Amino acid sequence: MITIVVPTYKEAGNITVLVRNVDDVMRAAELAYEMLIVDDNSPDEIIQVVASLQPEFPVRILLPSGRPRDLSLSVIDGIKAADSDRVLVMDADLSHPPQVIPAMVAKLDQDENSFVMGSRYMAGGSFDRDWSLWRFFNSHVATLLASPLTTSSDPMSGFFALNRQFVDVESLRPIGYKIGLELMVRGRFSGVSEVAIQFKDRTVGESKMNFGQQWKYLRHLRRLYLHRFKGWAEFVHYGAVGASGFVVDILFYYLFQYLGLGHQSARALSFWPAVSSNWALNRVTTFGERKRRPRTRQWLEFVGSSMIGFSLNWGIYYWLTSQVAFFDEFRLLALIGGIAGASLFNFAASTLFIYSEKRIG
Ligand SMILES: Nc1nc2c(ncn2[C@@H]2O[C@H](COP(=O)(O)OP(=O)(O)OP(=O)(O)O)[C@@H](O)[C@H]2O)c(=O)[nH]1
Ligand SMILES: [Mg+2]
Repeated sequence: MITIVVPTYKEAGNITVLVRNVDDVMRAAELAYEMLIVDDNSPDEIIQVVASLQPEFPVRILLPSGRPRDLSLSVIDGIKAADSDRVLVMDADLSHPPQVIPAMVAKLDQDENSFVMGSRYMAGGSFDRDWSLWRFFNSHVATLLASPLTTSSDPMSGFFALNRQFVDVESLRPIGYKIGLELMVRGRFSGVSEVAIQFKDRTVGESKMNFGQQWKYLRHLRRLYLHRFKGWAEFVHYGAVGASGFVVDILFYYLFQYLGLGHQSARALSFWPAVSSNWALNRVTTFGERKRRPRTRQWLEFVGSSMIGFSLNWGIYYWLTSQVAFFDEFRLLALIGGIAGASLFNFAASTLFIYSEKRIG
């Protein structure tokens, strides 16, 4: 027995065909199933459509309430409410071919502990050729960004099967659309096994994909990187913020001179916007999930630590080039050593002290 969870929003026009197609496939393969449609209060007649299908097909509808409309949360609601531990998730818009469901179930039979994915990108898989270059590019960049987290060739796919015994459902914290990725990364699966699919673009109904979702995806990725790589993810992020501060520093250095200041004054002043921008970015991004401490005091601490960091940076350079002949010859290495030492100091001070506070979630 397997529960097929189908999240829907404004899919009344697709659901009858989906239910019939799935039922044909499951009958032919002699697989027992129930279909659980999770609808987020669509302003259409889906409830009536499902009711009219119920005499003939094992389908029920779940209508969650008390939370904002959300695809990922709908899938989680469906997984919780499923009659069986085995769950398969697919879209309602006929993009996902029901024909491969038996192959996906067979993968679960082989290894109950695996996460089974329907993949457009593995050998034998395909997607509609009329995808715009933009959409194609987007999908590939999104996949690439997730590659340190999973071995799946198509981690963006919403077509997957799993045994829910290997997921702690309450620990899931998705942002946006990519619930498959969330489950893969946070679940205790032995690995990902994939089945090639021929993906079709929707012909009925409208897409909900937009820039807001892409931004959410980046935030979701960050959260998963933190989950998987902990302090390393923060350190890399901190480094990227530091690099952006360098750019701010240079911009203001030139801006102040353009406004008529001498280069020495410009140099002394441009430090402030740079360090402030670093402080703010670390506050809302690098350590954005930590509880926020009072602004002014934290800013002062950050400035203080940056100054110590800078002294350290300079001190290391000075010491290496004056005491070690090798570094006097290769001064760039001494400069890099100074930056590395200061970065470590700054990061330690930030994570342990300036932005310290128990993480909120
Ligand atoms: N319950 C629920 N389902 C949703 C929500 N948003 C989308 N869905 C469903 O999730 C599935 C995937 O959504 P789609 O809009 O097809 O997203 P997509 O496949 O990335 O984009 P297109 O196929 O181009 O439209 C479909 O079955 C949608 O009906 C939501 O907020 N709540
Ligand atoms: Mg779709």
